[in-house]
This record gives sequence, structure tokens and C-alpha cells, in this order.
Amino acid sequence: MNEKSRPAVVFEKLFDNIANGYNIEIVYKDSEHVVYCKKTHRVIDEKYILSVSGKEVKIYCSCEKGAFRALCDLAKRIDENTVSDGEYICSPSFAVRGYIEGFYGTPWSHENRKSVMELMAKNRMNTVYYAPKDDLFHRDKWRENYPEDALTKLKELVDCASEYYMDFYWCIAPGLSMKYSGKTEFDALIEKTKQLYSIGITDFGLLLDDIDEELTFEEDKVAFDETVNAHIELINRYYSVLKEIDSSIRLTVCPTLYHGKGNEYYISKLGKNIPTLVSLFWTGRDICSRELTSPEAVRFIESTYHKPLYWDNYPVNDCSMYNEMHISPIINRDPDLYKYSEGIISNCMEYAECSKIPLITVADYLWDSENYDPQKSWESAIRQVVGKENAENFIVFADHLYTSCLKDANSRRMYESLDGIKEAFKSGNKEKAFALAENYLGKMNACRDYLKRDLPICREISKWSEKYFVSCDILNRIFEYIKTSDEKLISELLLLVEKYEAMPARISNDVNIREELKNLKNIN
Ligand code: LTM
Repeated sequence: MNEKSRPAVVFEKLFDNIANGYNIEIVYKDSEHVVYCKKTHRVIDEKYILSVSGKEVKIYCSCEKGAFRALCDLAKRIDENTVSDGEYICSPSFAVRGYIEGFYGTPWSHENRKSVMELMAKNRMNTVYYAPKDDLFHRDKWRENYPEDALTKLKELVDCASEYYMDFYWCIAPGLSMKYSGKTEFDALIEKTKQLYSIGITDFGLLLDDIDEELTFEEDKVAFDETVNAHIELINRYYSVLKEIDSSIRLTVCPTLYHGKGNEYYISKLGKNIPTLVSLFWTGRDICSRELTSPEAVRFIESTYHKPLYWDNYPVNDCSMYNEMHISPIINRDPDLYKYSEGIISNCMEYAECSKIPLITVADYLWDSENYDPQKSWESAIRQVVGKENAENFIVFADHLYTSCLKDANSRRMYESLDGIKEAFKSGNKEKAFALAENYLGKMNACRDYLKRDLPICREISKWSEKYFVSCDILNRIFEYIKTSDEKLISELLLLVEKYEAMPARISNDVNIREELKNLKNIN
């Protein structure tokens, strides 16, 4: 039995946990009913059939990977109290479902990495890409081998991924300094790759994003004339040496032009001149794309002969987005996109705990894109990350964190409440208005109490919650003023508004507090 086919400890633990309350039988078969997915026309090892009758559960699948996905599904149904009798035939919409640590900023800690991986596996993702821009040995010092301690940690991640039946891609980004025509350069790339292969990595990424679009070395200009030719040669050579090392090795490439229409010169030429088995990352029409659509994917396929593997720049919030906190659910990815793409790999925020929330919604979309319900998925994600008992409190705040490339409406829940209060005032029902106001303020204050707790997610999000606390103070005073007409509150309010406006974190968006303050007297 080789390393990768050994029964996972995690699997056994999961099985034992569920089996405390249920009698589970796993039946391994490889007949059409169990391995063929009619919707995607693919034979897969992740399909399973859950047959539930009371506490008796039968799982039909072709291998342990399928059984693991089924157990995760069952565990979630049990947790959400949605287990009911019946036969559920389950298979994923997208073949590749994962995330990438591919942002600029402080790389995740080892513990964060393991904890995100565990949660995403439980939500049936199957792929992890390791590519933190600020891991020196990934980019700046790409030629140098990892020191022993870092290598040991990477090996732990590789083992962890295999326990969760996830594919682990380690990526290298040599393009900042590589002389493509230099013989020793290519040798260094292979030596480094072999170090990672020695700890069990067989999936690699060659990332050529965010580098000079033009060749910088004179020798390269002479040898290749254009950047695209240098990249084609590098990819083909690298792929062929990887295959010599081990024919099971897989490769993904991130091109230098990684967004746009998909039919530009560089990407069309690159795609057509590298093997179709090499996966090609693409971020869509923009670096951070509001939408990913099927017609655009089809254009990409026609011009590159590759299905795009989306590097989806959501929820990442690095560079110019650093004042935004991307915690809202993924939206605007076409429901039938799985037909025209290999899959989606979501780029994360440096805030690992916070990333978990949008990532779970990505996992839900990727598993069943045609029935994906962003709000339902988001609420379930929040329950998973902060716990059922804190979810309602957390949502009151998370409602204000919708500022992102997805351009979804912000602070929807708050506006609904405020509109109700205003309506009651307008119709002269002051009593109802005050009751509604008390109710919303109560929720807001309970939310503030939760956010002040010393928990990982609360610490990560403090830049945004600090500003939220000021907005809570503002709202509390506004309602106090409405009740008491105490003019002293107005000067306090103006100071708070100044403080709020000076804070760089982006929460909510178009709330014009000053305008609202002007209207106050009219309400009263
Ligand atoms: O998107 C790609 C392919 N590369 C980089 C990412 O590393 C970065 O995190 C995102 C978001 O700023 N933009 C990029 O260009």
C-alpha cells in the first residue's frame, strides 16, 4: 500500500463520530450508478449515494475518497438538523474545487493552514494551492532550497491534505529574476522542485503572474524575441522534466497575462503551444472579476484550447483592497460554468479565520452550482465558523462587510430595520418605532459584546469592528436624541462622526451620516 492509498485517520475519526448516533454501512462499488455523473458526463471517484432510513445509513461509493465526501455531507446534515429519509445521489458540479494562499501580505501560520484545510475538506473542496507571495522560497529566493524546519512543516501539510483527500499544489514563481535562456537557471528550478517532490508533492504550479511583461535580459531577447516564446519554452521543458521524474506529476501554469478577454495574443499563443494537460489559471475579465460567465469561458477555450482554471480573486483583500474585509458570499459566477472550466481556486485573504466564511460559500457553489443559494450558504458558513450560538450576533456586523469587487448591496439588514423604524415614525406610531429601534439597538449592542471577545476571528477583524463600535455609538446616541431631544447629544454625535470618517477601514458604504443627522430634527 503506498502513502496515498493508506486509510486516513481523519476518515476513521469522522466515521466514529457520526456512527455514535447512526448505523452506517459503506458499500464500495464501481458500477455506472456509483461512478458516472450524468450532469457533467464524467466518471468520478467523488460521487456517492446516501440512503437514509431513520438512523440507518447506507453509503454507496467507489472508494474512500467518495466515502469521505459522503461522511462530511452526512455530518453537516446532522449538524444542521436536515437529515431526512430518502436516497440522495450526490456529485460535484466542478471537477476542481479549492483555494489558494496566493495573496501579498503575511503568509498564514502553520496552524491556520491546517485549520482552513480541515474546514474546506469538510465542505467538500478537493484542492489546495500553496503560493504565498511573501514566502521567500516561493518567489524572491526561488532558487534556494527550503530550510529543514520549513520543509518539515510543508510535509505536514502534504500529509494533512492526503488525509482529507485533497490535492496539494506547491507553486514556484521564478519570473522576477529568472534568465530564461540560462542553463543553470533551469537546473535550479528542477533542483528546487525535486526538494518538494522528496516530501511527497506531485502537483506543481509554475506562476508567472506579476512580473515584467517584457524580457529584461539581453540574452533572452536574442534567444526568444518575445516573452511568450520564453514562457512556452520554459513551460514545455519544465513539464517534460516533471513527467520524466514521475509520470503522475501534474502542472498548473499562471500566465503573465491572466485576465482579459481570453483571446489576446499572449494567452492565445501560450495556450495553443503548451500541452492541454497543463492547467491554465485565469482570473476572468478583470484581476478581481465581478462576474465569471460561461460565454467568456467558451471564448477562452476557443482561443487557448484550454478550459480555464479560474484563479478567482475573491475573497483576497491585499494591495489596494486592504481596507476592505471580504466576508460576504460569492456571487455572480454562472450556474453552468462547470461545463466550460476545469474549476475554481479562490484566492484568500491574509486573514485566515475570516477567509473561511466566504470560502465555505465558494465550496457550496462549486459542489452544486445550479442550486447555490448565497444567503443560505453564507448563514450556514457563519454558523460553522463562529458557532451557532454567536451566529446571529456576528451577522449583525457582517451585514456591513459587503464592499468588494462583487458589488453586492451593503448593510441590507440594517437598512431594512431602519426603514421599518422610519415608516413607523412617519405613520405616527411612535411606540412601534421605539420598540423597533430598541430591538435593533439591542442586537447591535449584543453583536458589539461578541466582537470584543478575545477570539481569533474577533482579533483578525478588529480593524473593522473598531469602526463598527463607533457607528454603534452613533446609532445609540441618535435614538437617545430622538427620545430626549437633549441638544448636548448633537455635539457628541458630530465628534463621533468625525472619528468615524477618519477611520480607514471600509464598513458599509453609502451611509451619509451627516445627512441622516440633519433629518433627525424633522423626525422628532
Ligand atoms: O491574481 C493573480 C494571478 N496574481 C496576483 C495575486 O497574487 C493577488 O493576490 C491578486 C489580488 O491583488 N492580484 C494579482 O495580480
